[in-house]
Amino acid sequence: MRVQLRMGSLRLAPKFINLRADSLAGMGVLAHETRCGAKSVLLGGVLLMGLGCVSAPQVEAPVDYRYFERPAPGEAWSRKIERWQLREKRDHTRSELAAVSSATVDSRVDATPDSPSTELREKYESFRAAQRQDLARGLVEWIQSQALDHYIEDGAIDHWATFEETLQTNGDDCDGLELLTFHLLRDLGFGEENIYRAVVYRRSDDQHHMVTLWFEDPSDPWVIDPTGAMTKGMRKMSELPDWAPVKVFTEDRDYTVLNRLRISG
Ligand SMILES: [Ca+2]
Repeated sequence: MRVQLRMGSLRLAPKFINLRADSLAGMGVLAHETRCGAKSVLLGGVLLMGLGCVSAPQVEAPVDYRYFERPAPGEAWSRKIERWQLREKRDHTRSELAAVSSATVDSRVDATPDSPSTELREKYESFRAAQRQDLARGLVEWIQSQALDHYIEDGAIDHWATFEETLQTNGDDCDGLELLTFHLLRDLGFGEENIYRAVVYRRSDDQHHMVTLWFEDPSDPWVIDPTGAMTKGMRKMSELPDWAPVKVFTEDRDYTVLNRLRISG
């Protein structure tokens, strides 16, 4: 006897997956009603592990999906999707407002200590932060290894290459290689508002250098050094007191860094 598997509304047609009923019973498959109302079969972890033991899916006909077709007028799924889109955009806007203001916008969005949503929100943000740091550390390791092969000294004139020039010439000095980390961090979703190019200066030997700064903490950014001249690993600016930031900029922003302690003193 063969049975058809369904997971929620996602049907696994018999032509793709066929399992013997006695095999399913042996692997703890339970039939139940989903919230979507479809008669379904719940696959537990045991079954998912066991799938590797059954025969390969039988594909009877090739498929050629067109993924981006316009929905038919009045399509039920589209109405459901549209309602979710409106709520998602509304909540996202409210979350952004809550992030820049302590004012409560909506009790469901405002994460008070007693809110049932606090725990998952904190887990999400903590995991995201850890993943970003791991990603950035991996990037530092990668770019510094690439610098060994692609560091090219400027001539008599200090030239700041564009990103495209750096790629076309197969390398550059620190200000060209830095563009790889500057662009890559933004491409990976670190947020343009958090990633800047920076000119840094070391007074002891009158040396200037170019690094990327990741402002995870607005007051003390991570230093992403393309060549390792300033730091081998990923460290905070405050951990490198021999160096001072001078300029912070992007393609369309330009800021001068002032030492507030020196100004107030
Ligand atoms: Ca250069």
